[in-house]
Amino acid sequence: MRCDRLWRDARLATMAGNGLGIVEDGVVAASGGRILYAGPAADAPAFDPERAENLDGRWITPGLIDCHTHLIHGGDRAHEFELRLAGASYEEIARAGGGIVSTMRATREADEDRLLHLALPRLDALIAEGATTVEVKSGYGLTVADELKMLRAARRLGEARPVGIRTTLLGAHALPPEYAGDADGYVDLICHEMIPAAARAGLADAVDAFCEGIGFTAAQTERVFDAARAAGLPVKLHAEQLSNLHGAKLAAEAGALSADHLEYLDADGIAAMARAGTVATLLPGAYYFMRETKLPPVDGLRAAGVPIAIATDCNPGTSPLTSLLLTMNMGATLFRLTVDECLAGVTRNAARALGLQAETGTLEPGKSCDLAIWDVERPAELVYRIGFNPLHSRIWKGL
Ligand code: DI6
Ligand code: FE
Repeated sequence: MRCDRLWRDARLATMAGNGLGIVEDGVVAASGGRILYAGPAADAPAFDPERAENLDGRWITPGLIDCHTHLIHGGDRAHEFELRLAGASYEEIARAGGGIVSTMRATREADEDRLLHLALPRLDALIAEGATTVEVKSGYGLTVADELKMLRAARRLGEARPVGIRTTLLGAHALPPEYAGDADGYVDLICHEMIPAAARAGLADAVDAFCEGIGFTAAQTERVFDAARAAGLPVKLHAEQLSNLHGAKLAAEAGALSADHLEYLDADGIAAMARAGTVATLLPGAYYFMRETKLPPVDGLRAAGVPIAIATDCNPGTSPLTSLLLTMNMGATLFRLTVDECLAGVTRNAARALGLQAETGTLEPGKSCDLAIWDVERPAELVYRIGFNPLHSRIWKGL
C-alpha cells in the first residue's frame, strides 16, 4: 500500500481508548497528512512508503495540545511578581492599577505585528516540546477593535509556524476602566458587538468568560453564552478559580466544551459536568504561581468520569509558563494526577476541550498525523523529569 511517510521500529502511546494504548513494536503510516495506520508492526499492511524512518525504539505520542493559553499579550508583569515576592497580594496589585488592566494597557498600545512578534517565542517554546495544537485567547484588549486585533494576531501565529491554532474570544475577562461601575454595559458591548463581529470575521473558534468575583457574575456569563450560541460558537469558562460561583454547572448546562481552573468546584458542579461531557481543564501552573492551596477535586472528577485536560494557562499575571512537560510534572506532583492522566490531559482530553477529538489527540487512522517523537525509555519520563526536554522530532499534518 502506498503511503507518504512511515515510522517503524517505534513504541507507541496511541492514547486511543482509556489508557496510554501502548504498542511495543509499532508502526505509523501517513498519507496526505492523515494517519493511515498506527499499531503493531505485525498487523500492518505491506506499505510502500515514499519516505521511511527507523526510530530505534523511540516513543511516539500524539503531538501535544495546549488547550488553554493567553499567548497573545503586550508587556509582562515581572515587576508585579517582585511586588508579590515582597508581600503584596494579587488583589492589592490589581486595585493599584496593576493586574489584568496593566496588561490590557500594554496590549492596546501594541499593534497586531508587535503582538505577533511578542508571542512567537512563547509559541516556539511550546513547539520545541512537541506541541502541535495550541489554543490562544483574547481578553487583554477589551474593546471590539483590540479584541479583534488580538484574535487576528493569534490566527497569524498559525501562518508563521507549523502548528494548529484555535482562537477563543475572551472579551469577558475583566472590566475595562472606561466601563467602571457599568459591568452590564460592557457585557452589552460583548454580546451585541464583540461576539457578532468576531464570528462574522471568522476570527473566533469559541467564546470564553471569567466567572469570578473579580470577573463577571453567573448572570452576565449566561448572557455571554446566549450571544455565543446565537453566533453559532461553542463556549468554555474560567470557573471556580478563586471562589465558587457555580460557573462550571452553568457552563455544563450550556453544553460547554470545557470548564477551566476548578479549584473551588463542588459535587454539584462535578455531576453537571459529568452529565454534559464537559472537560475539566486543570491549570497547575496558575495554582503553583499563585501559591494556591485549595486543590481541585481530582478524586471527585475521576470518580464521576469527567475527562481531565491540563494546560499551561500561559499568561503574564498568574502563569508565565510555556512548558507542557512542566505542566504535566505539576499535574502529577501538585494535583496527584497519574502519568496516564497527565498524558491524556495534553492529548486526547485536550483535543476534546477544543472540540477537536475527531481531528487530533490520538494516534488513530483518519486523524491528522500530529506526532511527538521522544528519546525516552518509558512514557512516565515525560511527566517525571523537570526542566529536561527529550523531544526527538515533531510532525504536524504529516510533515
Ligand atoms: N484567570 C487567570 O488566572 C488569568 N485570567 C483568568 O481569568 C489571569 C490573567 C492575568 O492576571 O493577567
Ligand atoms: Fe486563563
